Amino acid sequence: MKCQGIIFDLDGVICFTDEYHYEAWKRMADDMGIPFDRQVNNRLRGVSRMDSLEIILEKYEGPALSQADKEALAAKKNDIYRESLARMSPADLSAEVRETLEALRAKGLKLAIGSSSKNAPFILERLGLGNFFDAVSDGNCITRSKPDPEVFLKAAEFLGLAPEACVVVEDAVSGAQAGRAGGFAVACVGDACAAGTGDWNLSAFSELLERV
Ligand code: B16
Ligand code: MG
Repeated sequence: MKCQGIIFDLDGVICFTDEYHYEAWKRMADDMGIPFDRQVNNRLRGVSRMDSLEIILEKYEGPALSQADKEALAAKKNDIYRESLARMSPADLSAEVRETLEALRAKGLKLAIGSSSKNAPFILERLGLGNFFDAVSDGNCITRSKPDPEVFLKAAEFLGLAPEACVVVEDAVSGAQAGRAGGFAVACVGDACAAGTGDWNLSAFSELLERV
């Protein structure tokens, strides 16, 4: 089926907030005396906030934590993370991404976001993309995290397109798996490329223009 829509993951595809996630989780983990490094941080790519916390807590050795304790820890991390997001601006959107998005739209394609992040609307606003996409499916719309395909299926539904008519662009292995599980063609960038989970790897974001 001809490609009629593209669903973009946000963190790691449109923008790069990895370092902000790392710094915020690191501060929370240090306060709790939990070992946390970039290797663990890499496992959090595309994973929801509460599932990310569970991964970090694998190395926690203190007294048992209640659900309320865990929610407080996740909220603390999110407050620190949002301080960094608040300092973002349209200058954090690369010219390559901006120009490619505009060229894809000029080709008549529908464009959506499919992100695990509950902060997606805030990030898009900071980047100057608050009203750009035809649909935004994010962590606020779903009950199951990637690699479940829910977030991408919702995005396709919002666009009024079948999964077979859409390409998903992802940087996380869990996200590429989610795309495949939903019946989408998947283009990988960054980390996801090495795993070979997608249908093809992009060496540059602008290469999308040659593929769709
Ligand atoms: P939040 P994506 C994901 O975004 C991030 O990759 C992941 O590291 C983060 O834990 C998740 O969003 C939830 O983010 O705490 O802002 O709701 O890559 O799916 O756009
Ligand atoms: Mg991502």
